[in-house]
Amino acid sequence: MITFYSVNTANGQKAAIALEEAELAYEMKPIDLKKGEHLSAEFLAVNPVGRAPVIADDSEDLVLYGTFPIAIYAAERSNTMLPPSGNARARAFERAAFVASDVGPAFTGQFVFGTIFKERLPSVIEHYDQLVHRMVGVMDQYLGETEYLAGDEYTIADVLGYPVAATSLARLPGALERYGNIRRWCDTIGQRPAVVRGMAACS
Ligand SMILES: N[C@@H](CCC(=O)N[C@@H](CS)C(=O)NCC(=O)O)C(=O)O
Repeated sequence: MITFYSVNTANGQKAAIALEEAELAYEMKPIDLKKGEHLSAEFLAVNPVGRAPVIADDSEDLVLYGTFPIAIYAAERSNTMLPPSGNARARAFERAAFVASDVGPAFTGQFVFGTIFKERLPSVIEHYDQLVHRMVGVMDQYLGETEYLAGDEYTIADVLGYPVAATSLARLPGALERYGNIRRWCDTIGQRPAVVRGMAACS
């Protein structure tokens, strides 16, 4: 059985969708960031980084932190969400990494400096606003070229990308209207039963 240390954020949703797509049974242990549970001794013993999502798979004696590794693990356990080999597999990793390390952190910076920090730093806020739109613009461009983020097949890149669009991007007024290809893609994959379940699990 997998224990899923979840968070009610886009990152939690990404991991939940991956587990749902793979049809892996899991038990949720929600981590409440507002109560500081991610920094408790109990959770730090599981993940010294003090961040979620994390999965602990008893049957494999394995603990994994982070959306990207969890998505790969779920894909490989289920033979879904990843092309078996070659350039298509490399492309899926490239696009998943783009979402995980370029698009996601741009939104994190925008949220931290635009919403969480009490100090207003206009040049930093502007930097992150521009970065978000630059990164999202590339996502939109990719989705104008192919049906899914990494080509013609649904992959872990879509699993990681969907909550970014449906949760983080949707917070920005008018954004989904501005990026028509992302909207088309959201409308399609947002109806997948595993996506619906994964989003609901971490909302
Ligand atoms: N690289 C990680 C980032 C995970 C992350 O930022 N988790 C946030 C919640 S969405 C967290 O636990 N934040 C607590 C903190 O930074 O103290 C991933 O892709 O999963």
